[in-house]
Amino acid sequence: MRIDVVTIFPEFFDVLDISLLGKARQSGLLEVTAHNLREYTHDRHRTVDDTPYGGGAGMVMKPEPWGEALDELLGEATDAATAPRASAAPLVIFPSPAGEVFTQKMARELAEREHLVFGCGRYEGIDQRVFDHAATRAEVRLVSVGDYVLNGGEVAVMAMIEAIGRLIPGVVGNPESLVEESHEDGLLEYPSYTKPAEWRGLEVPPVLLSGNHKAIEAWRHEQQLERTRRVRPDLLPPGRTPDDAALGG
Ligand code: 5OB
Repeated sequence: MRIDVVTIFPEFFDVLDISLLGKARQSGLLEVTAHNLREYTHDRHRTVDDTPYGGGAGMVMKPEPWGEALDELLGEATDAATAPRASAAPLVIFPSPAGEVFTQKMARELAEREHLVFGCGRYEGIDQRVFDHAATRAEVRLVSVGDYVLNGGEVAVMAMIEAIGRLIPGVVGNPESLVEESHEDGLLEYPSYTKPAEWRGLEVPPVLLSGNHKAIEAWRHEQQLERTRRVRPDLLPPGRTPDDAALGG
């Protein structure tokens, strides 16, 4: 997979050199390039923002540098119809609190793509025409990572790259560890324990030491349901009441 990020803080993405995704980049499974938006300006101050039309607080990112950056990364017409395969056409993602919410389901979909382009906004936003114009050249999505405020899109993009990158076949060594995560089956994860069996007076639940794999599986599933019901009832399927869930049905 190829990922291009357009940002005024390309150094933010230096941390992708380390850990699991760093390995994936070294092995060629993942190619991430951070592009400095200021490289696409032409004035002495490398200006990327200006005051908003209509007034108001803060600054808005100017369209011209974005237009030049996206021209370079998307090339000419790159719509799904002209691409060799739909999955090869670039998908442009702008992190935005006004976007659709990023989920594990979306991460799985995006992991199928061959080329993602992320555009990190700062200040009060990006001139709307950047989105409108990009949408004439490629598929464009606005994506939020949750209902809270960030100073810019960089941290949101880091979260998305990690969630997507680990789903690329070969990136996570043991693919089984992918299915037992919180959210993969729509429920939160069960609690985990390792040695010693007793620590500071706290014991590991005896069922986990029983060797009874059916009983362990049932206990873990019950724990998943209990946690999900308590902390994230919104994740339970509609029409399935918390009490139904407790019955494991
Ligand atoms: N808040 N998701 C939630 C976001 C966000 C802020 C962003 C981008 C994505 O940029 C300011």
